[in-house]
Amino acid sequence: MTAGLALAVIAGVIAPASAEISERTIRVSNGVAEDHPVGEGVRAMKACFDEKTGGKWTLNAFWSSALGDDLQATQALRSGTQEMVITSSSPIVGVLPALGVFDLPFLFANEQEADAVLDGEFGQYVSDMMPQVGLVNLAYWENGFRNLTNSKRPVTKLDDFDGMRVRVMQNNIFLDTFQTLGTNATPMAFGEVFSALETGTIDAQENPYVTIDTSKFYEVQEYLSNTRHAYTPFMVLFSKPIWDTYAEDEQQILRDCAVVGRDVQRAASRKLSEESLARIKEAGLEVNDIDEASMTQIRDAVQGVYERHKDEIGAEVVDRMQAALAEVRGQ
Ligand code: 2Q2
Repeated sequence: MTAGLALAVIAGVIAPASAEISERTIRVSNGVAEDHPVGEGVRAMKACFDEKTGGKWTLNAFWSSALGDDLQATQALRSGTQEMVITSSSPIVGVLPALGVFDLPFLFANEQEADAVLDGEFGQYVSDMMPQVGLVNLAYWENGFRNLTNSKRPVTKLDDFDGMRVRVMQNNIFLDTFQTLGTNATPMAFGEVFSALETGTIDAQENPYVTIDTSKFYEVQEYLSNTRHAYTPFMVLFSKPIWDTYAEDEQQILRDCAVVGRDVQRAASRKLSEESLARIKEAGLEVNDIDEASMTQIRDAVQGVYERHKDEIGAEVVDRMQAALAEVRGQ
């Protein structure tokens, strides 16, 4: 036996699963810019694929809605014409109404609660619903706590929302929340937000600091008010029809690498969040906190959103979320 053949045999012995890995090209799309923390997560996923497939897989990433908005991309996954999308759960509630549970205002209080619920039993319960609608959820990544920006005035109390023309995601729960706060809310795809702010079609939008920064909303906004009204997770979704053509070993690689990416992405998101806030201030935005009394008024105003959307989300889903949260909070 030649030395080369002996090596090949040894390689075969130490990596028997390699026979199950085919050459693959995976397209992943997102609405945000590449310098968003999702970019770091995708790079980590790519490195993980390289390592686990011996370079057999190519991951092609498309940024800034280059393959269409989140909902269009998700529909392409369901019909098997695109492999992967990293989307907020919010724009795809029409596909699975249960996802609306993540849109309920002031649901999570901090990142630790979000991580525990999403990576725990409740997150799995929601992931288990996805294959019925042609999707596989590989992992939950972080979008982050959402804050309001606008071009009119600092929002320091409930009344300040009055009449503000604010873009919301294409999602009934966000629409109801912002209408209840007194704004003139308009659902719009993420890719249209910058120019709508620039032309003055809308006054306001809401997103985490990292998105306000990397999508340069600071160029077209004057005020940032720390509302932290929602934490809408990212889901790393894979096409179920394409998933079914992958060998089990390959499916495991997808799951494992999405989790590797998750840990890198969340860490980047939390680190970049402060840097983004500093850049937003540097760009000249006036940033304000809202005092506790006014926050209580704002929270109380939108409390009815929970009851109004419970049936549409599914009563069991809402109850299970609340039970999961109570457990995390030690109640
Ligand atoms: O406001 C939004 O629509 C965003 O939070 C986006 O959903 C998010 O940045 C990504 O899903 C864009 O692909």
